[in-house]
Amino acid sequence: MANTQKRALITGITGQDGMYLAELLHEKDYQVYGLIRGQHNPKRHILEQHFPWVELLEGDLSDMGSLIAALEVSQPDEVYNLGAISFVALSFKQPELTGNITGLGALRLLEAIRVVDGGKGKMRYYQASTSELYGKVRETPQNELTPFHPRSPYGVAKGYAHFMTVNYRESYGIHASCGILFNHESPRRGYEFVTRKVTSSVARIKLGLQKELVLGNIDSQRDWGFAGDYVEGMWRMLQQDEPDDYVLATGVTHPISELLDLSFAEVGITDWKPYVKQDPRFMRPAEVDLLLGDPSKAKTKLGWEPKVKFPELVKMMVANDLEIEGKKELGSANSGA
Ligand code: G4F
Repeated sequence: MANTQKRALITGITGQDGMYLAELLHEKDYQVYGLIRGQHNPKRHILEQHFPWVELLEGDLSDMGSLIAALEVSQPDEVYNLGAISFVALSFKQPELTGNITGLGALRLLEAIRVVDGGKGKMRYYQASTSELYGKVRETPQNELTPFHPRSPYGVAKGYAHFMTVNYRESYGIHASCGILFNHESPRRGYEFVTRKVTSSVARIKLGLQKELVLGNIDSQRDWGFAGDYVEGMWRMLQQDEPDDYVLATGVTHPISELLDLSFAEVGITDWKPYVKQDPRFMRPAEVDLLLGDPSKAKTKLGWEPKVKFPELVKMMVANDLEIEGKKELGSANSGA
């Protein structure tokens, strides 16, 4: 009997979205392949330990040959391109690298699909587009028709990847969809992003391991959702008969001051001002002031709605960081350090 198990290849599998998506696809009985970059990748052992059912394939978005080989080996029904230089602040320091990986990386993967799939239309493609494309926003809330005005090398590179995806869909009939995702966070978020920086610092302040939290611009506002909800939306996009682009967002925006209010309140601190400092080191040459998404198309066409609300998300992240930081403290006390 023919093997009907679906197969998916994920780039960026070591990031929070990659891990949640891998779990979702595994629950749905997919064979999951993950592209993993470089020698001595520090995250490799996390995947091998916690996701032993993922087959890791060495490759890099800057290396076309490795992408072709990964597609030939995995023969995926679905390709999720989540790999990118995704930290906006870093993209100002390494704009060329960002363009190469975040922008051209998508083109290489689309070309690799065109070559390996050979027009059979078997391999569907998901491109991780972003609300950073809206940048200096032209209207609020932002939807799929809102014009783009990116404000960072990251946003510009994502714009290239977005339009290249649309172009490959229109030129070659590839089932390629873009998810324009607003900020999405989780206990798996990297420590460089503002939500995790705040929740981990709050936990450390509570445990007496840190005295202050140093931030950049705290006037911006973001539409923050839970990453675990958003990967469901990615999957739904690739189950549609026709490819298309969709905004995934909560439809509610919050200032960073609200993130601070909620996070500090979780550890019983009502006035966070004495603990928070600002430093120009964390300011960006150009800022995205306000993001607020309109997810109504995703709701109507995909039946997608985010479940986790912002206060619940913050609670989850602070609780996780209290546990992690508490264990670290216990470890150093036990070692007599
Ligand atoms: O958490 P952030 O670094 O996320 P940002 O720049 O909104 O980008 C994230 O979301 C995008 C979706 O819209 C993704 F495409 C992207 O890959 C990434 O996941 O910063 C949020 C806001 C910014 O306005 C930033 O200037 O927080 C402000 N901020 C203030 N102090 C800080 C800090 N951000 C960081 N990372 N660190 C600070 O100390």
